[in-house]
Amino acid sequence: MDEMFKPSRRAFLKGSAAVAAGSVAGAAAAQNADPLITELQDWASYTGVGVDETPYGMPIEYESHVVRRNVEWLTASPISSINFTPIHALDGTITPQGCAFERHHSGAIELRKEDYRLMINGLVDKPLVFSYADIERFPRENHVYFCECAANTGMEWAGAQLNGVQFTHGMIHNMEYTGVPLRALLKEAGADISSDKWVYVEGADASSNGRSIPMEKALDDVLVAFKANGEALRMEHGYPVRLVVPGWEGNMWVKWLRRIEVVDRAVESREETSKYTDVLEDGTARKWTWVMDAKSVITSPSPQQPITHGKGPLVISGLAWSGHGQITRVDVSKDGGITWETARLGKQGDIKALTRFYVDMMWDGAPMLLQSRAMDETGYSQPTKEQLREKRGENSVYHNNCIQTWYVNAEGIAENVEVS
Ligand SMILES: Nc1nc2c(c(=O)[nH]1)N[C@H]1C(S)=C(S)[C@@H](COP(=O)(O)O)O[C@H]1N2
Ligand SMILES: [Mo]
Repeated sequence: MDEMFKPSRRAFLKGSAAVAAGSVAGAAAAQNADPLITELQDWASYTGVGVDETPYGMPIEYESHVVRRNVEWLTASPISSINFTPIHALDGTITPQGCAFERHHSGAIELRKEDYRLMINGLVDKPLVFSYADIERFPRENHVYFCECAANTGMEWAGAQLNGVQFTHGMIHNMEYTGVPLRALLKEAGADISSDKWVYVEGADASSNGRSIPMEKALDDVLVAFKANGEALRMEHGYPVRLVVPGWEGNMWVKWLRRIEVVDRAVESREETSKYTDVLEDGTARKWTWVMDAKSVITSPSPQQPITHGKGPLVISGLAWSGHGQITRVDVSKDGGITWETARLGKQGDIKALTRFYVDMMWDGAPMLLQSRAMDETGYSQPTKEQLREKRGENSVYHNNCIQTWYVNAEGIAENVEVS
């Protein structure tokens, strides 16, 4: 641990000037005539809120800024739109459902469990229709996974656009799902599970959001999920049942899951042809780009989360993830990618889930060009924006996993920039 981080008890008791200069902020407060320490406060003088007033707890009013936000000019209507997770204000890795980004093509629908049906048909021995209660009777599993829209960071291809990590990287959430492996339902229906087959999955909403998934993935780790973070899915995340397709683009995570058809080739739906493909320089389309490659971003400091405490101890914090498995290492640069140091991982070993990283440093007040670079278990390392543009041209929308740069000035204000 850095010398400067050790709380100095001796100096604290003496109330010497060395405390203010050398220890973390706060230790100095005791020597001041701080009314929060010396005077009796309201909250200690009167009784608080009774348990009958909070049947379901909401964040305290002082946290009311920690909410999903949308970018109005991005889409024509809020019905077919997106809002963003406030990742600048969260820590750890689990995203509370209430502020986890939403993306839908025809609005979120209200579907009662009693009215819920899931059909499996196509190349199966016996087509089946499951009720919600039927699904609950299959052996279930719990797994934490990230869900990232392939369009996350898509506005940044052309240049540094949006001044906030919520908007540049907030089309992602990370939850603990409870669900039934899709392979169990396919087996129940006697599906043809030969490796050249596909499943076509669709939702009960007007858009239906149909997608083709190769059989190998369907049999691997796909979940038919009905709980997230321990409670029922929220309406906007597909209540009562959604598909969880670990590591693969969010569009395939069909919400309000209504039908699974076993087919002998990909359906080539709108969502996998006109959308969720990228046109390359030579005019060909980069297609079937299912896996979300390794990516990371510093969430604090960042434009919405400036440094407000001045010089001294500073915690740099961020998120890293890979659709290929585990994050093995994250490096952080303070000089725009010239020199790098290895960050401390909050917890290691999670597969296809968010990993939190930290760099605990002493800030001397000098401006910084902050970057982070994720590495995953395949040995892949997150590319720079230049490297990505070289490979993908200028016409891409989806799968922008490049290294992000924040310029932090001497006042601690952070800004979205590009370095070259
Ligand atoms: N039925 C249905 N499923 C859907 C969609 C939709 O519009 N309808 N949107 C998809 C897209 S593009 C994404 S990125 C994810 C977003 O999941 P979320 O709203 O839980 O964040 O859901 C996918 N599943
Ligand atoms: Mo998406």
